Amino acid sequence: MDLVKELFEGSRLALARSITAVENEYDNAIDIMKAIYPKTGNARILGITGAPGAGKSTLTDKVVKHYLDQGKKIGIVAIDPTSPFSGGAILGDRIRMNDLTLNENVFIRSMGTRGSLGGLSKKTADVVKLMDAFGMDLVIIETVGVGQSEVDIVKNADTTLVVLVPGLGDDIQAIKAGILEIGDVFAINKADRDGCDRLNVEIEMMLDLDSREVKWRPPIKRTIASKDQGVDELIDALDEHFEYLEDSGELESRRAERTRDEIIAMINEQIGRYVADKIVTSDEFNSQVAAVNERESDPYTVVNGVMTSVLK
Ligand SMILES: Nc1nc2c(ncn2[C@@H]2O[C@H](COP(=O)(O)OP(=O)(O)OP(=O)(O)O)[C@@H](O)[C@H]2O)c(=O)[nH]1
Ligand SMILES: [Mg+2]
Repeated sequence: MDLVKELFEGSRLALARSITAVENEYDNAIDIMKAIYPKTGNARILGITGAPGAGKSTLTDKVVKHYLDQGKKIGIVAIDPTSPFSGGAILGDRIRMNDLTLNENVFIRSMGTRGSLGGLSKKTADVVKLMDAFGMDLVIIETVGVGQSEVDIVKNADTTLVVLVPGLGDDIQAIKAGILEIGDVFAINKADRDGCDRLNVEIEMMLDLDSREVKWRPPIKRTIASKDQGVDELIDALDEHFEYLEDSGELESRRAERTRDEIIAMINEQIGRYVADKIVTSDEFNSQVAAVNERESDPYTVVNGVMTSVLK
């Protein structure tokens, strides 16, 4: 495939077009993913999540500049729930990385969640793989919010940074809602505001409640992203977590589990599609439903019959 060949040769245009193909499920999307797959698995993947306006993008900007100074190539996937648009000024503005959009070692892509919430986690994973195969050393996924779909998205990351802000009150709610389990490192950003100590204590208490046998205690770092304060310490914590993952063998096991989950999700999706396209639209199925309604048959018998025909 020419497109993939160009992508391997470092063409940013080819990368952009491949992402578009995957995002829109063009006919060539699967062939692209197949062709790039052998070259994936090299990038380190960092997820950044937290409440709207917490300072995720400001932090991302600082983190990226730090790694650029080390000569790294970086991909950024910004999940933007409010906008179906990609690229251009809106993007640069929104993610506060205007000067980064021009850097040849950075590739930024925004993905809108509108209209595609269900498959977004899978699509994000595919876009990350494209950037990985392109040769990025680090791929950052920035996602807003703390719901299940965000949790699913950041599960694509090796290390997850959760950004919290003092004085919001609902932070701890967010933690309870599942963020705790995905946070490998916590940042208390906007540390120039009141309430840092209290938030710190609350996070520590939540971590104490974690009954799982954990070898990594997530560190809590205070940052003022807008003034570039505390960011170096935060980056150290992120690096330490990645080293921990590598040294403990957890990186390998997490990735193996992710591969397995991805394959299972793809099988489920294919079966779901087959059922939706071929089974539920058939006259036979409709008459079976009618028969159940009339109590001439029962759902268990129908499901059994469908499963038999699907698996045939
Ligand atoms: N006072 C203060 N303001 C900050 C700090 N970090 C970021 N900000 C400001 O907070 C606002 C939101 O920052 P963003 O980086 O866009 O936050 P975000 O979490 O990416 O926002 P969304 O992507 O819209 O959810 C901006 O006006 C930043 O300048 C900080 O440490 N202290
Ligand atoms: Mg942002």
